[in-house]
Amino acid sequence: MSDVADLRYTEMSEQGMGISVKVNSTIFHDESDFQTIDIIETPALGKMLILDGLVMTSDKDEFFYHEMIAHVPMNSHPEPKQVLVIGGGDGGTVREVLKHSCVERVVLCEIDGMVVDACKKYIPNIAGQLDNPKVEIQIRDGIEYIATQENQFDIILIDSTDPLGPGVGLFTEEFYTNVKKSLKKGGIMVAQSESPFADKKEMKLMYALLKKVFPIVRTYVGPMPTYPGGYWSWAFCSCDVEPLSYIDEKRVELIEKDAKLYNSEIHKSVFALPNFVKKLLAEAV
Ligand code: AG3
Repeated sequence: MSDVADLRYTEMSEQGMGISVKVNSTIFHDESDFQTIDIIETPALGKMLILDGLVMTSDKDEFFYHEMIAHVPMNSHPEPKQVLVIGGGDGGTVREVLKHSCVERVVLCEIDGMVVDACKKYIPNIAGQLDNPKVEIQIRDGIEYIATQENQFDIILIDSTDPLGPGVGLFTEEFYTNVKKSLKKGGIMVAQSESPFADKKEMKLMYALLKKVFPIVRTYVGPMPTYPGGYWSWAFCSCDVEPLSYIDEKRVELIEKDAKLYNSEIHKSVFALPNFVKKLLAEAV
């Protein structure tokens, strides 16, 4: 028997499956006005951000998620200049967006200032670009912020938590309608849309709402080791842009040079869906 405590962090779904990670130490723990925030240090994944007991990101596997949420829509637009990220207080999505030099301004609208401060301090690999002069941080509710914006953004990325707690209002028809109004012509919204394997019910509900609002709603998928099911999805929504109708090959080439996952072949393949996902989405009405 070892005399060192064998500490583990486990996120377990209602169905009784999830992930378990060995923990070296807790770096940060606090309750904000919105949620419980933990940053832990783990041997396998480096630092991890956990909100209300749910894994948000980790040093080692964050690229699977952040490269997918950012580069697929960014490279589907000929010149994204104005970008909005709702949620995403860890800064990973903003960091990827800033790799596109045509970007003039990225607004990060995050409800919880404590998440932003803790991530800046303890996970600089992920949050390190939040002080970039192109970034405008709005610590406020994305639902209220979006209602004040019209025809403003080329790309809007919804980097939310699950449809629970402070994130719940980001999964409503009213919110998506306001997002649509805030997009410029040729604009694209991508929202994280849960796991097609572990969160079937939530994913279906979300697609049913999105389809009421956007004429074009297309799912893309990819692996995500620390999220439920290890398999994740994103919703690509627009009034006028079909995914793959335009790919900015020049920027793809630049981005793929220092990307861990994203490249031209990946971009072209992520909209290919397994049959069980197609079936799930067909049932979303
Ligand atoms: N965005 C997606 C979080 C959903 C994870 N769900 C879960 N672990 N049950 C996280 C923010 C990354 N920037």
